[in-house]
Amino acid sequence: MKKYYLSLIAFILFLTFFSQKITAQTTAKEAVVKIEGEVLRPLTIGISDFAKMKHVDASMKNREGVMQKYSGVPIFDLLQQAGVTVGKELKGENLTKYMLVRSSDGYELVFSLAELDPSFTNRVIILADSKDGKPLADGVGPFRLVVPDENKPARSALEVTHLIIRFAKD
Ligand SMILES: Nc1nc2c(c(=O)[nH]1)N[C@H]1C(S)=C(S)[C@@H](COP(=O)(O)O)O[C@H]1N2
Ligand SMILES: [Mo]
Repeated sequence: MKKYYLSLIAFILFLTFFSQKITAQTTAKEAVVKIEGEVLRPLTIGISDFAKMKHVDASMKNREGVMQKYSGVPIFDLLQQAGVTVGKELKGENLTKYMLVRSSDGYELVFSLAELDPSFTNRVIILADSKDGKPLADGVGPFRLVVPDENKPARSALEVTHLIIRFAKD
């Protein structure tokens, strides 16, 4: 009988421990970036899925004028995945579409779609998730826009949470 109670207690302890572990796993919030608006497939990408996507390097000068090298996913690839009008479709009224970048501190800025499309430009703007092989620091990441060949880094949004596609046309 004693043995029975002991194994019952052990079983209850086991259940308590693992159910807590499972709850912790499902409630721990992973940082995400959302792509929405004028898109066929709105996306919510978590940092671990983002890390698995094809990465490229991109460099830009910081506020002090020192070149910094980041790694991330081209914005164009993200737009393609979300089903944004790109390439041959980027003509006529679609040329009035823009991407609004929103950050967790409320900072916002825009790029026209043509600024992001390889059929218009060779400049590759990325959403970076690492620098020097390390995840971006708190207050910078987990996602930062890296904009090469700009005279100041004001459009290089820190802590990006949303890429929103909109129509400027009335
Ligand atoms: N979210 C967010 N991103 C931001 C800003 C900001 O206030 N909030 N400031 C911008 C400005 S004005 C500059 S100069 C650069 C500074 O980037 P650095 O620290 O790498 O030089 O961040 C840009 N990105
Ligand atoms: Mo700035």
